[in-house]
Amino acid sequence: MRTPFLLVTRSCKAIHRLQQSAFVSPVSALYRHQTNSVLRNSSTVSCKDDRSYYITTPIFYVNASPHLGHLYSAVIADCLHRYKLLQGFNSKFATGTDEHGLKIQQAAAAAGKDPLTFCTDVSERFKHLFNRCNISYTDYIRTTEQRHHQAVKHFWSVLWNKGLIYKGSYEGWYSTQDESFLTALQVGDAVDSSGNEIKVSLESGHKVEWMKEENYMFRLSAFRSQLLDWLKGNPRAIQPEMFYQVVLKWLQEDLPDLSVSRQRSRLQWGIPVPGDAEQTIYVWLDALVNYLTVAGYPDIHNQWWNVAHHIVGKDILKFHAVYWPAFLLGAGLPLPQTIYVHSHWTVGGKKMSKSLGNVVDPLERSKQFTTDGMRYFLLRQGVPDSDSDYTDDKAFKLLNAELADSLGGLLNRCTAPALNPAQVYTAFCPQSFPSEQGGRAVGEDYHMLEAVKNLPAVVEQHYESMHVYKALEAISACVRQTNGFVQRHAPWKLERIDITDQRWLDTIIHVSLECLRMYGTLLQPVVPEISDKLLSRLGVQPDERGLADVNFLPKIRGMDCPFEGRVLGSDTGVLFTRLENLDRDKQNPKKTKKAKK
Ligand code: ME8
Repeated sequence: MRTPFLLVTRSCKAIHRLQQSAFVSPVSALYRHQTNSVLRNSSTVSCKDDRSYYITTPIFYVNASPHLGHLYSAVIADCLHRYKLLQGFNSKFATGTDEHGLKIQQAAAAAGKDPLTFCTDVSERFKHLFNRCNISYTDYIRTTEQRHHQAVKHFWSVLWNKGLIYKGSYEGWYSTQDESFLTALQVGDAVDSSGNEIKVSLESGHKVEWMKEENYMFRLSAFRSQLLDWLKGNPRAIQPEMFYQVVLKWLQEDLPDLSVSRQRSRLQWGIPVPGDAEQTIYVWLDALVNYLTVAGYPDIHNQWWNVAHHIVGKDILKFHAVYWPAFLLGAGLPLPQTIYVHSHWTVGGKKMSKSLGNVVDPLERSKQFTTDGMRYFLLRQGVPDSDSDYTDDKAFKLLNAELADSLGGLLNRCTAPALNPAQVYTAFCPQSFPSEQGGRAVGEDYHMLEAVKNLPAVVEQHYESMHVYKALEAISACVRQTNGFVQRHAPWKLERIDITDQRWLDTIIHVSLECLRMYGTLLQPVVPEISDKLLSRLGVQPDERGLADVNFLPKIRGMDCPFEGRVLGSDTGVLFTRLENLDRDKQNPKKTKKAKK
């Protein structure tokens, strides 16, 4: 996490001098007309291709290996991307690595490698993790690529030519770890591990140092009212709402100009400022432009740029919700459609971070819990609005309860040869089901059917607002209800020689298979492998898995069911094998033995 180069205000104790050189032209009048038209274009209704969708993750620093928090952002984005594909959208999904800056320059030096080799090594680790976890990105961007250098230089030149960047000088606190300048109000006292008194960033806790240098400033202060207009006109631009409110509050405060370059003598590992070989473009400006690079900027980019959605952690909200839109307004480009913000994974109540050393290795855990298990856990337990604390034990319990026992158990019951010896999608008997006129359904069965019928709409609403955990909660509740339905009617107790019993048994299985088909279809964005296994077992073909095809229980409305009578797919084993928590079992051998019994 880092904060931007901030110009300290007069009330701050830090000394600063801003010497403006050759001020090109006043912004206000000149840009009001242009920004208003950009704002109009950025509204959620205008100027977008209704069948295109573009989703991004942050690009991750390569100073250390990926951790669970990085995977979390990628899994959320992957889920939305897959969901949009299921809805029939043409979806683009970008992730990648942020490879410039002092922090990376120093990490490469400490590793004794040249910066590019170092970046390539770590970037490959992110890619490997994402591939292993079925993150189906369509573009993996690295800021060291030529296409990105071109985009950043072009973007800079546009801002420069519009008089939005000017040369100044800065003196104040700097945190290399956060890659940020800080005001005196953002700095506090601390003692390091050797007992020395040091100054630290109050937000991140990282050490800061005093420095002074010439650099270029961006006229951020000129954009405050346009940013407020944008947010007031687009109340769903930043989600969840609590983060929208945070940004509104920031915009009501002072918004100083922003330093957007570093002296080349201090920072060589970055893109040089066009026309000034003594300066390097600030890593945040460089990094944010990655979203445009992937969209095709500076060449044809409208198809994607008009429908851009960003997933970000709350630590980098200001960069995405204040500085990035201001840069875009300055460059005359539309603003992102949505900035989805999520909170953090903590361990023992502390934010998981490379510098704190409390990271959970997602690669190791995805081997332990399986790829889909890891994805399911992150999306079921991760809550965008508040931090979630990670423990292995929670993962074991949740995955065993919901994937192995509840969902896996339901599939097992409906497809077990004992109940379904013909291995077919059994028939629904319209006379057996109704609660009156000889049918055997009860009130609770109708409640269950109603919940499952409404599930796609409920899930859609939660997926669209990035509350995936609520979608999974709703699916899980329905799975429990379907298990309750089977349990209530105990089909294993029916006398199959009696034709009415046999029809009722087939009907129970049919209803349960229809429920399972719904769950398998709706779970595809979250657990693609498990869903594939489940739907294949039900005999649902790949081209029958779109959201448009999910016509639940048509027989109850007197319509044909295309699946009825079909032979089930082959049995490829249990849906999700129960996990054994070996660590806990070692600590509590008695408890485990008892639990197993
Ligand atoms: O900030 N819990 O990169 P970064 C949940 N390169 N998510 C977490 C997390 C945690 N404990 N820790 C990190 C940068 N993340 C810049 C971004 S974008 C133009 C440049 C996730 O490697 C979360 O998405 O520090 C957070 O915003 C991001 O990783 C920060 O990753």
